[in-house]
Amino acid sequence: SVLAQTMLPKLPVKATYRVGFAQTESNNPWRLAQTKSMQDEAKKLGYQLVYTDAAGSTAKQVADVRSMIAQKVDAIFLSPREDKPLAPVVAEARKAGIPVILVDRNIDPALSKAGTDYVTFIGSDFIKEGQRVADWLVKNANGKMNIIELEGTTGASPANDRRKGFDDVIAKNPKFKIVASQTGDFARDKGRQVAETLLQAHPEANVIYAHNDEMAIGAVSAIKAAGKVPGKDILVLSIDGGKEAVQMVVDGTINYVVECNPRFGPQAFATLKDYAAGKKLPAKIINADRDYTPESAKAGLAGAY
Ligand code: GYE
Repeated sequence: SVLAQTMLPKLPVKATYRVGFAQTESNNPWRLAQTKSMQDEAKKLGYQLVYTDAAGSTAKQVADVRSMIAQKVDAIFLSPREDKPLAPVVAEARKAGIPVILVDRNIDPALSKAGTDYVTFIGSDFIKEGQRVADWLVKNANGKMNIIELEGTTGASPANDRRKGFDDVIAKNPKFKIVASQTGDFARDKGRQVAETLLQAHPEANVIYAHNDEMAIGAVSAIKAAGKVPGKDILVLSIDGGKEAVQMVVDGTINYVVECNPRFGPQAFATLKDYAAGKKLPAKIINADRDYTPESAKAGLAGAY
């Protein structure tokens, strides 16, 4: 509402800004591509980027945002590691007169609202990503499917929503069953370890759905270690669309990937400028994502991050 919008701090129109970017971790290609895109765009515009890396610690990310507030940056781009514990610092920034734009991960809408607590959310539709993976599976699988799900970081909005989107479609199909679902923390080695344990406990499993490429790549190693053929004995499905995973779709060890584009820089800074100019912004700015099938992966490889 108009009243709610007035609660957001104004951002004056200036030739240059000093902007914070509170990154959540940097231990994988997706994060590195995202950080590079933000840095490249800041450089292109001549803005100063105050960059922090929470290194996978929610507590550190809370402290990072507080430090940006203390440094009086003009605005903050925040990629919240978890969807609840960052809500208080978003409110603290607003009270300090610093607008926050959420990039790539969301905050629980019960705790923090677009247009009131923060300006807007820029990112993918994670529920739709999960649905797209499930839809591909329903269309392409034949016979009874026993699925192992490797979830992202517990409490992260893409983990919550990629699970919901996928599970809701699967629940409607009696031939499909999720036999186990466990977090692999969006990480390759954790994904491999969890997949190894779950494959032993569930020898009937013939699908692994990983919430991101890193865990899918780990799962491929686990499948090989179990003496099975990834992509054939066990279908592997994931989300992100990095070069390594897309190459694995070309090679046939991963069967399907929905893209989640990490190149946020241009959109993020354009949104900041729109906000300063007083333009009305939607509560969510949703990235358009493609997908990689065995048919399309080869042609798509060059464009993957
Ligand atoms: O899919 C994953 C990363 O928040 C959308 O986080 C992002 C996810 C992405 O670690 O690879």
